[in-house]
Amino acid sequence: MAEYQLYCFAQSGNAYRAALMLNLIGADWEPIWVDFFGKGEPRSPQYRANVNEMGEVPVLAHQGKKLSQSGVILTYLAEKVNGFLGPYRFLRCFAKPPADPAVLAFLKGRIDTNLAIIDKRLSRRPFVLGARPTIADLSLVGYLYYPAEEFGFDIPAQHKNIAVWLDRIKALPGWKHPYDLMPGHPLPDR
Ligand SMILES: N[C@@H](CCC(=O)N[C@@H](CS)C(=O)NCC(=O)O)C(=O)O
Repeated sequence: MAEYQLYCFAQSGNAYRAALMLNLIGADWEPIWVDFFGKGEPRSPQYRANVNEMGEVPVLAHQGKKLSQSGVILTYLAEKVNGFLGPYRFLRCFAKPPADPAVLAFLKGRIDTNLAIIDKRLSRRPFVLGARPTIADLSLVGYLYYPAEEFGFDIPAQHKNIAVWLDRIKALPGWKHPYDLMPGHPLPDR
């Protein structure tokens, strides 16, 4: 079974938003066809009970969760693409006591796979989805400007397309490093 399932049908532009996003980020996903025109399936009691009480498409199923609303699904997916780096950095750098090395090794494997996908994608276009920056870029860079020492590996040094993309985003008017833009750094000694 694929990692993501999308309840959808081809004529739904709302579902297409989510389907396109899944494809553009290279997700492992499969469509679950909903018979909207024939049986009016989204309005059936079973669909409302088991898939979406609003009786609508699209619905994204992932890790036991079901999300409706195409905008919510897009935001969720944009966050997921980079989802392992945040916990990894926290467990390695801030957690007390430090995390089990086996947990870090598991997360690092996922991170390496995700970074390779992003790096490959960025070899073909200036920003994640095309010529202009979008919320997908903002979501992905969330953890990427933090110092290499906090991760224990240097992401821009190891992924040249990511490095150029980070510089491109850095050049946008208003860009600031997270430690300059938000209060609370450095952490007080605890
Ligand atoms: N705000 C929702 C709208 C979803 C929506 O309207 N979906 C249509 C298909 S395009 C639907 O399932 N309608 C059910 C019905 O009309 O019974 C979203 O963005 O996902």
